[in-house]
Amino acid sequence: MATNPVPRFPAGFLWGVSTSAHQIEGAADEREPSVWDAFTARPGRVRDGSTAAVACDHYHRHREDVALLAELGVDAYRFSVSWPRMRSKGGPDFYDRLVDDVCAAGVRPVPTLFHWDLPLGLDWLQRDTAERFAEYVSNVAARLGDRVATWITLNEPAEHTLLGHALGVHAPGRRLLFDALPAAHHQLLAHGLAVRALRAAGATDIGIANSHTPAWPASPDRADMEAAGFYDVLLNRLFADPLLLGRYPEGLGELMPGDVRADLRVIAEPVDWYGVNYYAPTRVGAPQETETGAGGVTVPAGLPFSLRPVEGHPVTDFGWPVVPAGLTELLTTLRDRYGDRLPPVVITENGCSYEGIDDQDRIAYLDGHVRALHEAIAAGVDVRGYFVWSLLDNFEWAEGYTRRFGLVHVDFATLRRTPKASYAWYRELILAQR
Ligand code: IFM
Repeated sequence: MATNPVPRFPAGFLWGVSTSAHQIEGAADEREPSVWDAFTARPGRVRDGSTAAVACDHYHRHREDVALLAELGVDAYRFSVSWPRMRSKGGPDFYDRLVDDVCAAGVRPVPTLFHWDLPLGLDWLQRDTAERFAEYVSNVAARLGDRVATWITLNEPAEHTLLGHALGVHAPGRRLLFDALPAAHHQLLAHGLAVRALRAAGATDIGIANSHTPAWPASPDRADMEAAGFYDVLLNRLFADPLLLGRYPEGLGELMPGDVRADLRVIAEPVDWYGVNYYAPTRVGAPQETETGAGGVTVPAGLPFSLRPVEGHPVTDFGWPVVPAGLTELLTTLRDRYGDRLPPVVITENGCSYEGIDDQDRIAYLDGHVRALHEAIAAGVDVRGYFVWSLLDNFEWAEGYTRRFGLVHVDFATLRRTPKASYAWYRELILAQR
């Protein structure tokens, strides 16, 4: 356990914790289905054969979970609103109650409007989905906007495109490789339309949660450097460039459907802050003739890059390398790349999967990353908040219940919640920053 106190963060810095609807709510039979319900029903798609039908049963136990938030002492709670549930009887009332209870606990509610659970029947390859999303966002804002000030439009469109539409390991399970790019464009368009819908409803604090990873070349060889550069474009710039600069990285705009120039004006609607989800760097090499993988992701041969394990660092139970300095590198790179086009940054996710309730490994991971974040701030990056992923152990997508990211342990047989050592550590950290 780290003993040196974490340095002081700027006054007003927001300490938070994150979850998402599909991963914790359960009560799947009390809402319309999503693409994830259809995907997990297909044999062999989830490591332990599980589904999110019950998950943490947060839908029925949210009061207990809000009490855990209150006890933790966080300033803010990032959760997601399930689009399928908003279309179901009882769904809007549930989010009303949740937001009321979170506010009553003195915690700021920060809803994400899309965290991968697309209503079954909708499809990000269709442009129309972006317009439908904006209508849904207007409904949510009309319902919750009197108590919610801070909004997140989308969670990790890069992962949703790559894993769900290009590689087929997440819902909706498509293996389109580069033909998945329209799904990226339509999510970006959905984001821009959502920003407009939220502004029309009076919102003044809007962000997006984008995943980022430093793309480290496997070696200084030209082929590895080029491959890493390409990966950097795909993972770090494909979404950030249109959002922050109003253009696609070179060569990608031509692959997008529709009137891209007009769409880019919508996509680049200014946001109030930029959310970064960071877990680990990625080591990238020149293409190989067989599939390659690292950190739980496997990519087929035939792509212009291969994935290589990051060496010389400890790894989490998921096999992800633990590299806190990667967070400082990432944030200073974003600042250097986008300059004054980069709004204030919020770390909307950071965390790790480890077994056990006395989770000293998680404490070491979080401690290292919070210090790395402080270094980025000291280097001049304007960072305003940090959210741990996640409050609860939960349904980790294609990994089912085999990966535990929570500050709170959940026994999935009894649904009993037990705060871990990391929960007490985070509580102390927040108290010490007051
Ligand atoms: O659990 C996920 C979350 O839904 C999105 N970001 C990464 C987390 C860990 O894999």
